[in-house]
Amino acid sequence: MSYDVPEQELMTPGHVACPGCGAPMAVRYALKALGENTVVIIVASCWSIIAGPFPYTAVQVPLLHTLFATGGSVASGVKAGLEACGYKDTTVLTVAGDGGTFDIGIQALSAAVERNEDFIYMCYDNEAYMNTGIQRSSATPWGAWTTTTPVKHPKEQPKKDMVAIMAAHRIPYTATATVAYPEDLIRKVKKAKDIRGSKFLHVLSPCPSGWKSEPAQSVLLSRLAVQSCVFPLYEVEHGGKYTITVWPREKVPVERYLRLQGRFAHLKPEDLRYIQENVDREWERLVEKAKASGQEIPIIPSA
Ligand SMILES: Cc1ncc(C[n+]2csc(CCOP(=O)(O)OP(=O)(O)O)c2C)c(N)n1
Ligand code: SF4
Repeated sequence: MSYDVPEQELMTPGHVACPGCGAPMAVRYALKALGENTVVIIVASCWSIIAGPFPYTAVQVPLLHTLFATGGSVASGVKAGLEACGYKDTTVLTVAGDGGTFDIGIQALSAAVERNEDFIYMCYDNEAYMNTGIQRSSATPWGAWTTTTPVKHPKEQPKKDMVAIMAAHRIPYTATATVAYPEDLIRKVKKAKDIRGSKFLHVLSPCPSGWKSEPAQSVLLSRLAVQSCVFPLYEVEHGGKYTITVWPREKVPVERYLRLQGRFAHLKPEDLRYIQENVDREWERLVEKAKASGQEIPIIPSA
């Protein structure tokens, strides 16, 4: 079997993420796809730490740390500055967590993509504010434990649909990805690189510390998220053309994904049924959109 993953490494060993963290894997693959002619903007998050303190950074391209709310505006400014200096083909990649994207950064991000600024915005989504001790964000799934949604009061709201919000801006390219499918992730980053304008990538990134999961199971969890349809892999072009890029081989029950994570250990059978119903409904809606966009729909057996 041959793999289409570029060999060039732009992340060296020695980053300081926890073992099993999905976030460095996501950026490592993104940099393989983008190459050296890239500037990375890091929004306050675990990634502010993961890169390592100067001059020991594990990232081999120019890197700029910025404030929590400013991923969209700083990327716009850096891209304009590069163009003014004649560096017209340098890719600007913003890397931000779900808190810095779904909640605190959404204003600057919405404004920048509405102007169709030319950058890739990658949100690595670990489903909480992890760097400051696992507080719930609007990306935290319904029912999950966090320190601000303790077991007696788990999260009552569903996860915000950030892809729909970005697609509603009619930007050229919006896509989901996760670290269990590096070739899909790399293909999407390469595609985003070749498109001029705003590109948004939503990357599910397991966090063993916050999910209370085994570090060795992060890739398995990423795969189960896709195979259970909790986190489908798809892309949206210009807000209207939906393409599912990885089809589940068989539809795995959501319980198999949830039971490997201590943050869901308190859920009762009726909670699991409620989550399964929601996942099924959202998946059917996505399949309908892909069908309406002209995609052929395979028959997927249940596991
Ligand atoms: C305005 C502001 N408020 C709070 C903080 C403290 N802070 C730094 S990182 C962080 C959590 C970020 O969460 P998220 O964006 O989900 O990324 P993760 O830590 O999960 O990687 C917080 C609250 C800050 N840097 N700036
Ligand atoms: S707390 Fe979670 S997201 Fe942050 S470095 Fe550790 S595993 Fe990664």
